[in-house]
Amino acid sequence: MIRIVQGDITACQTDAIVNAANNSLLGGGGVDGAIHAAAGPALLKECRTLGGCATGGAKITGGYKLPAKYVIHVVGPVWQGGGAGEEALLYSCHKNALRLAGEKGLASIAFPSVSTGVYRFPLHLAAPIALLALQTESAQWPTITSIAMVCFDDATFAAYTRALAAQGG
Ligand code: AR6
Repeated sequence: MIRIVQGDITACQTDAIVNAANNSLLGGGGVDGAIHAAAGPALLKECRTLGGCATGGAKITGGYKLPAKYVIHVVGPVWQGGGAGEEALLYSCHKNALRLAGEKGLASIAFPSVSTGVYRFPLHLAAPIALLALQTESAQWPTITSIAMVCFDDATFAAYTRALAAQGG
């Protein structure tokens, strides 16, 4: 049910795509910038009504001009060396994103590699945590039948492919 693919998440025709946002939910660089650019200004307008989001949390909006119907905005932890609860917060992001998708009865969802860009979470540590969360937590949400991990670059694709194989596929 979990597929690792390489590409641009803004092109995904899934019910929801996940955004790696910051606490303000008001946009930024990386995948957040790409999602806002592709969705158009109505996405930012809806985000302004949400009052931000805690680290480890998730909030859902429409997808506007994106092919995806919804955007689920999560806030991953900034890597601070591993002693500040980063692993649990990264797990929590994925768990909460699946919960929002499951509560809406969605079938397909695509995730980027949360926290491993600007937030500097080491890729070899983030990939197994993200995949474990997706495998474990999706079991609670029977409508979710398709989960894609959309990797932008070769190193990210390799890390998630390796981690999925290590977890038994
Ligand atoms: N599709 C899929 N993945 C992408 C795309 C895309 N179009 N563009 C970038 N990535 P980052 P973070 C990958 O930095 O570390 C923002 O400014 C990228 O190569 O986007 O959680 C927010 O506003 C990397 O593998 O997110 C926050 O302030 C992954 O997405 C902050 O960055 C995550 O990198 C969040 O930092």
